[in-house]
Amino acid sequence: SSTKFPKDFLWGAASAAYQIEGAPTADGKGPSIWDTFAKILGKTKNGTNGDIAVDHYHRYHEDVELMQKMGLKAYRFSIAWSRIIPDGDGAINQAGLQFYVDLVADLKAHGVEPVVTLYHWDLPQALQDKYGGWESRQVIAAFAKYCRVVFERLGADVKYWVTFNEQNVFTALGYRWASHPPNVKDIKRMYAANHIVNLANATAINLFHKLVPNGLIGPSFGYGEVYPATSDPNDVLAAVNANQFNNDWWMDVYCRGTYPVKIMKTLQTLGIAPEVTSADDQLLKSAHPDFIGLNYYHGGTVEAPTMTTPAHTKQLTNIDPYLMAGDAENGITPEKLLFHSVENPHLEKTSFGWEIDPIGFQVAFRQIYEKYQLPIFVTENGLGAFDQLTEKHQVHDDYRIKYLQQHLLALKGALDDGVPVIGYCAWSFTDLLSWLNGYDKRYGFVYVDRNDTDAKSLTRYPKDSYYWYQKVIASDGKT
Ligand code: BGP
Repeated sequence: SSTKFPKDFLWGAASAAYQIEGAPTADGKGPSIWDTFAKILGKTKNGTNGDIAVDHYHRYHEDVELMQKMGLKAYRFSIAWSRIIPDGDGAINQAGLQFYVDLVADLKAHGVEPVVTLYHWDLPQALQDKYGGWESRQVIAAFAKYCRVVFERLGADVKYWVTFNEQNVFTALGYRWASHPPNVKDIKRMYAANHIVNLANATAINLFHKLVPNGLIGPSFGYGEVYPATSDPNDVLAAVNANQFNNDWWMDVYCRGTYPVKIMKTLQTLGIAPEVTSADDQLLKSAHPDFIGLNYYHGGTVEAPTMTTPAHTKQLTNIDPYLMAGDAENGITPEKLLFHSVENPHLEKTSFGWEIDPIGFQVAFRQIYEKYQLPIFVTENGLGAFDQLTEKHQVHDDYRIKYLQQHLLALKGALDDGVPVIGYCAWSFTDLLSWLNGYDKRYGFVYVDRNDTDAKSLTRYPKDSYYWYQKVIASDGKT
């Protein structure tokens, strides 16, 4: 495009602790529920785990130098809670804290704005064992304790903070589909745990505003607009249901402190609604995020629900747990009462079956901003693919460039529409561990070679997309 982005736009890239750091026991780190799930239970693809990942814990300086060379303006990473408080709510581990202090200092020395996620899915295992994890209100106090430690230590140097990464995803996969830790398959427990995470989110935001008055904080939500399959009003109503079920169920709580009534009623009918006390209600209403973190990959398409249209009761098989789950459970599920997920014939898919929908990105900006009147920070967006390293150590990832370009154009469209968008963090900076797909599904601007002769060298090679993004940044968004 020939139009430009604002001068202070935060051109970024993102990561998460478990997916890049490795060093699972270094400097006193305690185990997290992901260490258990991936390593002890072996529940990921081909038994891959984050023990080495891309060894960012030891190579962060090299990675930060690559960021500087690229001209990156912002880098989003997460803190591993069990490095800071190894048993979740006991003694503070200064050595673990120091790693992030050093990383933040290095980023700032290289002109990169740190964006810190407090929780990207790696709950200290001790909290799972002692209290039952997010199903227990005791974990709210533990989270607040951990947040206080990092706010006090890093609050002066870090302006942008994310509370929870994709609460919708980790609660669904962890408590409903048993494809993430803690490996539970119980929808009622999912809604209960999710409510407790909401309380932890509100608690952290209120604490932050007390301790870091000049900083900005918000949740990062995995948002996807849901379309009606046709103009049949039954399908349109189903899409309204699906948007409230998939998006507003979280976004309304974050931004207004209330759950959408129709969805609450549906869950109550099924006996799976969370219990919300009046103190909970007050807490949720008292917390106000400063921005919404938007993680955008794809939305969905629906038609009228199966319970009213028996012709549509076909079961979806081989569901990618990241795709909308649909009718995978027996018995009555909320989905069966509200909508039925279908394929969208207008959209192409990635090689991993995720729909590619840049217009849906623009729709998301418009919907979120007009509903909640908060600035939006894109905290994830990117393309997972099988990349090939050539003999000359290049990666010609033109498909990724195309994907990012289309999404940046949609973002620019939203800016032109008047939506305040603070920045864009592509997922991801280096290649990293995909939670369930192992190391073959790559997202990075920087290729990490896991097959080099010395298997431990994990050499970094900038891909074509790295040089492309470098130009985008240098020209303020001329893509
Ligand atoms: C998001 C997560 C990221 C990242 C991304 C890609 O849901 O926040 O951590 O993993 O999805 O997902 P995947 O690795 O499954 O392709």
